[in-house]
Amino acid sequence: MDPTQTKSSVDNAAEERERLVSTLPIREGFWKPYVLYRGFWVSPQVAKSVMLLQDEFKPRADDIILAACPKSGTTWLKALAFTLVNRSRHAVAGDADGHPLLVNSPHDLVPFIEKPDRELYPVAELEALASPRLLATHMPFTLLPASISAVGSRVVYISREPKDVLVSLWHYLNSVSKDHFIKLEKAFELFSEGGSYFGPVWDHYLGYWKQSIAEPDRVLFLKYEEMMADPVKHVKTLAEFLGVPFTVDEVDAGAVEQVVDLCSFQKLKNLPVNSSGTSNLAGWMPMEKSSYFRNGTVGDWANHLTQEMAYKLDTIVQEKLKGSGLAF
Ligand code: PAP
Repeated sequence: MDPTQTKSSVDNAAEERERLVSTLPIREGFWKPYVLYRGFWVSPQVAKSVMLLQDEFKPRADDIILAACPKSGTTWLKALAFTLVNRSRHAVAGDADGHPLLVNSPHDLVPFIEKPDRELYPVAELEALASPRLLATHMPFTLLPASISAVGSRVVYISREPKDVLVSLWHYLNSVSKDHFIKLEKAFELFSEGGSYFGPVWDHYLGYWKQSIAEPDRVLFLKYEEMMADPVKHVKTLAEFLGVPFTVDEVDAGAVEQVVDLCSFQKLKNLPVNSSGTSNLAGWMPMEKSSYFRNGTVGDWANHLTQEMAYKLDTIVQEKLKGSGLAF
């Protein structure tokens, strides 16, 4: 909260957000209904959080925003970006002894900007972070506070093949809440109608894709599958984009491979901090930390979706992305 704001102006703003949300189109969502806020389906709480951020978030020019549609590789990107920008302070050589990633979840090291109930977690907690801040979001580009573009904060977006996103999301939802089992057919229906959390997924992708073409120095668009196929190449690209390119000496000493190994799925998944216990990592409910590390592969959709489902979703996605230059 801005210290110049009075209690009543804060209450009035909260009431106005409440009122706005009550006017939005509503549909069935995962667990609870979703509202359509400026083209994207979210829970009413998240819609209010996004509105509040638009008013109160104070970006800095040197902020780095890590963005992704849910289940597209956020955790991996957080680990990589944190490791890259902090490698002069936290060495990755050898066993990376004492490295924060060995004892913290990537989600603890890079906080999400939006939270389902931002009113309970004041934006001031983000202001307390030292520059340059690494922040994450699942918000689509058009819902980011406009001030982020105005000050020129850099944005890294990770996208993923939509069928794998769907399968990952379905597993995740059922692993974090045993009370609301969701059938794959239901998850498929919502996802392919564009009604999943922060969906439609194709519009989420397109927002960042188009911006990465318009502003390549400010918005980097990555694909999970390409990173998995050649992590060394993409980690170098990421380091350059983040303004911390590898030196020749670092490359010769194997530093790129060390970053890749430290942030690899197998390495992170097996750490006690990521494999046991619960935590409220994304600020919406306590959940098993292991739910962020399932199998981390490309093409797992084939083990779950029928050919008919795959064909249907592929057709929708191809149609939605047609002419954009983006394909999966
Ligand atoms: P979030 O949206 O809840 O933050 P996010 O990290 O984007 O989740 O996606 C989780 C997926 O990334 C999981 O995919 P899966 O269900 O298909 O297995 C998770 O396993 C995968 N993942 C997590 N960490 C890594 C990593 N270091 N390398 C590759 N994939 C990873």
